[in-house]
Amino acid sequence: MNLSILGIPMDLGAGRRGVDMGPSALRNAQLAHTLRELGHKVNDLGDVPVAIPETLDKHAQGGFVFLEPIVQACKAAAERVAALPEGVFPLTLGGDHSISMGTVTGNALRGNPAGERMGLIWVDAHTDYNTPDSSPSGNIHGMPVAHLTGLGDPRLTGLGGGWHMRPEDIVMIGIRSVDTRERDLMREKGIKAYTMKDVDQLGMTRIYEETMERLSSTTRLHVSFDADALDPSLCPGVGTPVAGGLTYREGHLLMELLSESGRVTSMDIVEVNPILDTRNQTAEVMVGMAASLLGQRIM
Ligand code: DIR
Ligand code: MN
Ligand code: MN
Ligand code: MN
Repeated sequence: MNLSILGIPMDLGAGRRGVDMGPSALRNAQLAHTLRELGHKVNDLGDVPVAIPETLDKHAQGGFVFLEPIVQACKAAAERVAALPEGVFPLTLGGDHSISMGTVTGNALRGNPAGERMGLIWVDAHTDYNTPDSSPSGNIHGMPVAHLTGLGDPRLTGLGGGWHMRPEDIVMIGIRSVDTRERDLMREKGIKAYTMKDVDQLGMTRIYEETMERLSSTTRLHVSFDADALDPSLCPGVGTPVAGGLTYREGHLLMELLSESGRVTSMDIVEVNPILDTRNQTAEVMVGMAASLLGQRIM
């Protein structure tokens, strides 16, 4: 397969500094080499330009933190991804999870004039379904999925020029931290979330099978993998760790099954924070997850 790596070194949407170094940490953890060993042709496109927070006035535009520069970075990411030739698999590296408003939009619209439906598998401790109104923190990385479905600030909901994700085409896995009003919005929209209780009770294989069934009328799948979905003992380098996350094997099993499905056409790796990490362990674990999604087999 032809893989294109694109970094979005942005921490403007997170509450803590450092995920802007995520793309660098992932490259350092042998991302391209690992994927080439699997037989892929890997093309690293470098990074999209992102504003440096120290050069900006936090509240310059529109009341909430760094809105305008986040819109700009998401636009740049969406355009780069949408312009890739059909058949190329984009692997986009965050950055905080607000980059996915750009990457998901770009992937959904890429070579897709007919508006065929893309499924979104959101692997995360959080549902990221706040709006500027509902958010207790004001951090935009807690808001990308709401905006992708058309809820929130028009500058962010407008990234797809009127296109939005259908709520029924979204499945979340690994969930264990949801704000009160965020939960109400999720219920209202009918977005499916597999919590850690579901992972414990049903097991990852059943969750995978139900997810494929649910997304059966979509023609392609995007996986957006937040490193904080995995347990903090495995991935300490994240800004908002929550205890009781996915194990190493649960993460790999999900990626292995998705790989076998042959239906995944793009992936994000987000929220890797090297400042908070232990010797780049989190980046290394996430490179392993990407490798499993892209065909690495034990035997
Ligand atoms: C929280 C935390 N729900 C918020 N969200 C995080 O700030 O909206 N998302 N950490 O990744
Ligand atoms: Mn997230
Ligand atoms: Mn998260
Ligand atoms: Mn986040």
